[in-house]
Amino acid sequence: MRRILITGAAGGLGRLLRAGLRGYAPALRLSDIADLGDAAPGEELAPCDLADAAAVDRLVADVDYIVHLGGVSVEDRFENILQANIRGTYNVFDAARRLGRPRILYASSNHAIGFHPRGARLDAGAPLRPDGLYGVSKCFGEALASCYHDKFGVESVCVRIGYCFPEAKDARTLATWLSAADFIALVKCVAEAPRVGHTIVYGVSANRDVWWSNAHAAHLGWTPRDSSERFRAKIEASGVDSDPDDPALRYQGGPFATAPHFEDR
Ligand code: NAI
Ligand code: 15L
Repeated sequence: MRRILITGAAGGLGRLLRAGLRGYAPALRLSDIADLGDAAPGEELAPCDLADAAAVDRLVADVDYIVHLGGVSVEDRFENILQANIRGTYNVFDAARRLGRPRILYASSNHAIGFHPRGARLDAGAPLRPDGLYGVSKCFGEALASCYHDKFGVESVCVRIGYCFPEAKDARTLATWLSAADFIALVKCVAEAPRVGHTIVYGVSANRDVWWSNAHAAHLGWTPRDSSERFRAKIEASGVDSDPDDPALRYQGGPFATAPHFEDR
């Protein structure tokens, strides 16, 4: 693997990967609409708005693997989601189709299935139940990945990321937490697996109360090692989640599921 492209490289997960993949491939092409700082050895900085198809073509040219993180990462105005997540993700996949079919890791989200109740146990076959327009945009990305594999042979892994931040903060994120180390390991497994076809995998660590099964994704060779248990005592002592009538506690997507339409807030 000669060159890896990371979109959204200035964001939280992008910065994790920028450090975590240093030296992993001869060239790391880093792209974002936000400032990327200075290039370290082996890095190529490629500022780009993902909604600009011609610019995305230049980004994707000569890459062997795309980690597509860029876009709006929470609920937002539809116009913003449309440009960054829907048009932007289309531009990335279509450039890949035309320019050598590099493998793509697509950062999907638990909000593609956020309206499932917390009691449900899901695998890749679970029906999509997006909990807002952000979640709908992730369903679009997953559908595009499926179509571009079946129709054009572009291989991809859609990672329904749970909560990849330094610490879990409540019962929901105790179940959905993904450590930085497990995420970086997953990105490498997706690069190295002999074939991935079109795979959906839940991006979650080996937590005690996991809601999701990755039994169908064993071919990726990914075994998460970390657990959110280290955060439990502090969270339980904090009194968070103490209102049993809070409707957000019913859904896997938590407050994303119960929030009003973004433009009515
Ligand atoms: P983030 O918001 O920190 O980073 C996203 C990056 O995308 C930002 O640097 C932003 O400038 C860039 N971006 C936005 N619109 C763009 C555009 N039109 N053109 C180019 N770049 C653009 O988000 P984070 O946490 O790093 O997440 C990365 C990806 O993973 C996102 O797609 C998010 O939806 C997904 N994800 C993250 C989770 C997490 O726990 N961090 C959970 C579930 C999904
Ligand atoms: C996501 O999809 C977001 O990108 C991230 O910022 C968190 O809000 C996470 O979901 C979550 O479920 O809390």
